[in-house]
Amino acid sequence: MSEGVQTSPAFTKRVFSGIQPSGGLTLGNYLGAIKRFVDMQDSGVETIYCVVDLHAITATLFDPDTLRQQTRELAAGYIASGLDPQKSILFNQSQVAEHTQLAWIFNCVARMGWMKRMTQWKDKAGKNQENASLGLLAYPALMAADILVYHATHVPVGEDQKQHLELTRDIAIKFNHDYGVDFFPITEPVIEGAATRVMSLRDGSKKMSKSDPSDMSRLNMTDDADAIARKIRKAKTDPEPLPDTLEGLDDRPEARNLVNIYAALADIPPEQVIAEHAGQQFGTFKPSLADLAVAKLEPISSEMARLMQDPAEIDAILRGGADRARAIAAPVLERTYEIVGMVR
Ligand code: AQP
Repeated sequence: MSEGVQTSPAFTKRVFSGIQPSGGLTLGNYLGAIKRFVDMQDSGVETIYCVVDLHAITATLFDPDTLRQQTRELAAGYIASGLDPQKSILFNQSQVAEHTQLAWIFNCVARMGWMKRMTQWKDKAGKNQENASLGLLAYPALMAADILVYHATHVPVGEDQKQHLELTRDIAIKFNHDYGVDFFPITEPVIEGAATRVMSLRDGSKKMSKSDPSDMSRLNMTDDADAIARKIRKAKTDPEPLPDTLEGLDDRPEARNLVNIYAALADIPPEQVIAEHAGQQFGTFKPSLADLAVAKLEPISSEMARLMQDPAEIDAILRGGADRARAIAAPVLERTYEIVGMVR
């Protein structure tokens, strides 16, 4: 199979990640993903960030205007959070056809059993798997293509995406092995910091999610100061004061969550939050957290609102990013087709 196929040289470090425009951005998306994307953009490595609109329709088919609005709002959220479209490549997935073209190859490399083992598939398809979309089952193969079509080596994500990243590695390994090449890199997930899994404000065992039916479970990036303060005040906690060591939070998921959110927003380790607030009741800690959240999130939400007044400018930025992305993706796809044996 591999005769005449050259192996690739060592892979240059390159960062890729994406977020679905499947609803408004949450604090979980911001702390677990966007804030870290922005931090990585000045690391001297090429950074590619995507609005994964094709993924967004795997669970729900949106009204077209709603999907367009959510796509622009997510792009505005990236930019308002500090992502610079000159430094990073910023675009929406559907404008670069190479993602879906490579995904088809990966659909043929990946095995059904791999897909059916995915926690996200089980959670989102629920009991009615026969009625879930084929796209939802194939989601991780498209995600692998998103990453590998850029030969990305590092992918910053929240904890919930770890399993999909492992599957991306499995697809790369199987492709390389089946064709006897060293063509796709074995991608490293980058899951770091205090907020890799921000939990629901109503239930410390569930992750904060844009699709949670309860709006009180999450902070939306577009919430105003009153909404932020109200949601944090009503966040579920326990009657104990904050302990004086991090271990004291071990069996207190809701308290641990608020401490982690504080740490990530303040850019300090959770140990420091505990050192500064030990012995405080939540009646005291929650207002401090609300003040911090408002101070950090309000400038972002007002900048998002400003950017959203000029959708044509957002579209132009996404088109420009797509052109740059395509320039990297097209030769990788070409080479993949050649390796697989497609006549060119
Ligand atoms: N609660 C979270 N804590 C930390 N990171 C999170 N991420 C999502 N929720 C949290 C990270 O955000 C990035 C983009 O996620 P996504 O929108 O593509 O998909 P998701 O993980 O399914 O996010 P949601 O908010 O839960 O969306 P829905 O409700 O549509 O499923 C990823 O890096 C993710 O880890």
